[in-house]
Amino acid sequence: MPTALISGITGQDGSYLAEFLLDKGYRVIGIVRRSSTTPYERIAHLIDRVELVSADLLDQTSLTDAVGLYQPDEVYNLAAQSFVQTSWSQPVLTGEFTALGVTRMLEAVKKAAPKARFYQASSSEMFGKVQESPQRETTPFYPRSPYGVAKVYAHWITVNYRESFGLYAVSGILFNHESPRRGLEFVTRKVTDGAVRIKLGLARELRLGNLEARRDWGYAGDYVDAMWRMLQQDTPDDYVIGTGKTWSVRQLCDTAFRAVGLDYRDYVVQDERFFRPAEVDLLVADPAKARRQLGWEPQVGFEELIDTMVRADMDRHAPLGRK
Ligand code: NDP
Ligand code: GDR
Repeated sequence: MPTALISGITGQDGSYLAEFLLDKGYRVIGIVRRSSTTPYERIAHLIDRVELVSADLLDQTSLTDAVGLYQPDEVYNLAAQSFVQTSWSQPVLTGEFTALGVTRMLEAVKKAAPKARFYQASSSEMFGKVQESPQRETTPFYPRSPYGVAKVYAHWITVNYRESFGLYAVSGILFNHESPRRGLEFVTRKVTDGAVRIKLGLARELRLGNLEARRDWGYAGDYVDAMWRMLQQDTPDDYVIGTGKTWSVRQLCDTAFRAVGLDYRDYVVQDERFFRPAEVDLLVADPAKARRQLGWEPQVGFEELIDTMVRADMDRHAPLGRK
């Protein structure tokens, strides 16, 4: 039975990856950071099937000990400060978690389990002010936020440990992926949750930022499969993962509000507070290499994804509202 160690297991992707690996027969160990509460909402249904170990991206000893104790075959580094907007108000902390935290994880692997295969959760935010469209593995980076800058560092330190120390380390450059487990601050979930709350009489309006920003949105369940595939190759390499299609935030609003029988133009208000100091206007993936070498294809399209999220938010809120 292979062993996988996942940092960020309590996050959206960590929960889907844990499910995916358990189904494949893995022993799954999740890194959790110490907290006065237990933020295990997303893995509550798995809690008897996974093992949890306390460690923190800020603390080298805890990471090295966790890797040393469990001797994983595969390490998935998904933990990060992952919200782009927060990276402007907490730029140093974002760098500590999202950039230097990766070096700490790589050091832990190098010292305690150098044969383990290592996955780094890289991001399309590294492309930022895009230098070509669609974006592929060779597209130059031009990050537009402290988060994006931290992810560029994380990408290159992963490549560097592969080339310097012979680690099996890969960087998966993933475009936005969403699900009913997406955090409420990210725009897809904010919109599906907002549309449902308005429909049920629990809110009157939804305040958003830039409606013209475009993203390549896929389903998180499909993307964790790509992460696993990257670690099953003969040689480590980096891959872009996305759908190749792009939608605006305005189209997202239209789709989600239509799903509850409303017109978004009656409820969505643009609010300066949600605009960003620098924006990424158009991200769209060229996932040809992943298709060719990993045999990976996204299974869930945008409209189905948003529909599923709306239905899940409806189930969650329905007991509180009026139909
Ligand atoms: P989430 O924000 O849902 O999850 C982040 C996870 O990181 C949580 O489990 C969180 O723990 C953990 N974490 C944060 N700080 C620390 C720390 N100091 N020590 C230990 N654990 C910590 O993110 P996603 O699941 O959406 O994303 C997973 C990864 O993929 C992230 O690195 C993100 O940047 C990257 N990514 C995500 C994309 C997406 O569209 N979802 C696209 C491209 C990249 P806690 O529960 O305690 O807060
Ligand atoms: P992103 O996701 O920054 O792409 O990062 P987010 O959903 O936060 O924003 C997408 C786009 O929507 C616009 N937008 C708003 N965004 C939020 N959050 N709230 C609003 O009210 C709002 N109004 C408009 C934003 O300006 C932006 O253009 C996500 C994260 O998961 C990262 O960790 C990951 O690396 C990237 O995706 C790929």
